[in-house]
Amino acid sequence: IIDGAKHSIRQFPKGFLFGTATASYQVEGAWDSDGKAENIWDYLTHNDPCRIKDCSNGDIANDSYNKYKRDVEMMRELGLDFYRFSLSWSRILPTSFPDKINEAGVQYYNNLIDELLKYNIEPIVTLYHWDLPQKLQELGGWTNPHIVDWYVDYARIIFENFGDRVKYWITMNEPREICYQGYGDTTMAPALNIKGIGEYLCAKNLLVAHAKVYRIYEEEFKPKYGGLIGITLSGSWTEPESEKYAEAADDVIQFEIGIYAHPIFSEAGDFPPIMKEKVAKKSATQGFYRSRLPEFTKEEIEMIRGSSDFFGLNHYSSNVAYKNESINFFDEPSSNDDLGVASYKSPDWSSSASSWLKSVPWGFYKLLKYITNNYNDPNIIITENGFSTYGGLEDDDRITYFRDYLDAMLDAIEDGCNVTAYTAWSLMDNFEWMQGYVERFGLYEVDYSSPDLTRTPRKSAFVYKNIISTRSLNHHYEPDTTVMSID
Ligand code: GBH
Repeated sequence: IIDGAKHSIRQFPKGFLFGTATASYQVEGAWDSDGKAENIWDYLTHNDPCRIKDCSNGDIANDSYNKYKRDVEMMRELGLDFYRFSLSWSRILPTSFPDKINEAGVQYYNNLIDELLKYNIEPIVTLYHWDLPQKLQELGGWTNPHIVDWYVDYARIIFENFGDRVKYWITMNEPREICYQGYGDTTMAPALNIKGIGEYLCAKNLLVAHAKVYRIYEEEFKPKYGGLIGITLSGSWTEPESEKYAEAADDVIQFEIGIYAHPIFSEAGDFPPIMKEKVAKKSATQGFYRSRLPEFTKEEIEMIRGSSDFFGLNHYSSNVAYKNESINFFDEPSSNDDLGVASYKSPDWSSSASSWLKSVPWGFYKLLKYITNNYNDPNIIITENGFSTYGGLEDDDRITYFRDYLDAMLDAIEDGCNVTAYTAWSLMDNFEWMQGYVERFGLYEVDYSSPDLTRTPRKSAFVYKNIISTRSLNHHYEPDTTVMSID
């Protein structure tokens, strides 16, 4: 089907929506303007600059705090249905708490939202995309159960200020990256590296916080405003190298996706049974008095179950599971050791600028089928999908990636998956976390050496624009890249 489809033009379903995404710390800059307080990425990049590949930071980034009108102009050029962006907690609440609301911060987001609505671009707003106020980190961040209250207070202020105009909410972006990379590793702030413990405490508190915010929106704001609220999970597909590793591959999916998807989207709720079993067993042999995976109360399980109006999915790539044993080099507890499966990326898959990102469109198809079959056929919104290069306007590899992934998504839709929207990561190049400005994901290139951070459409921007305006996928369309305009 896939090869045959490449020769024809495929239509997207009626009502299917297209957008792009960014995140506050990655684009806003203005890190200490108008009363904004420090967050964990400000802290990390300022205190240990060369933890970032090019020793850069998000102090200025794309200066979207001041250039948001140009950003919206680009969205109009592309003809987007929606724009997904995130709010900076420490810009809105400089003390982290509701005792002091920073009016300038609220004003910035009001301006952005109003500018979007003026041009019929639907805002999809993420409450939390990784930039925790530094003060809350010093209080333990996502390992402190009190963060549930702090996050709920913050969310309430957000709904009160923006709920009249924002109809799509995402509570969290990628819990897996927050907890596993930030608390169980050093690859994301706060880089705590407390493996096998910190990452699980984080997961539990984060799920409870998410669910509580969902319930508050459901009870207090939905009746008034009628919006939708859900969560975005990251998910790679894991393919077994052979039938022998089918169970191992499924265990990987349970540890990476199930850890968050099972509590929210399954019939039964709670962490996946296999995960509870594996962590408890390891913990016991290691001499712990209880499982390192914390338990939910019955009330928490019920509150979390069903706490998302859609399944937000960030998907980029796949892995192959090939070993049914632990690869624990450090002889210490870790979630990788608890899982006890090793995987790799096939050398046959075509590469991007990011080591973890290879093009595997059939993995996208399989993951969509998996989510549909295992999590109650949810409404799936692709909240991120994209490809990195080292820059340059002629980005044919990115175009190929987008087309192949959209093709796979259309196959999944034809085969019964309820996918209703697609978001390209990203509108423009931005601060790519530990990779600084080295790895570029933008449809628009940002010239970081120009004083006004000039944004220029790449070839992929023209192709995406054509996909949106024709509502169809044509692998052979060659854009005229001389002039970008608003239709
Ligand atoms: C997203 O994270 C973020 O939401 C966004 O802010 C970021 O800019 C964008 O992606 C691009 O990186 O295959 O086992 O090696 C994606 C985070 C990081 C998740 C790499 C998968 C690879 C795990 N991804 N990770 S593996």
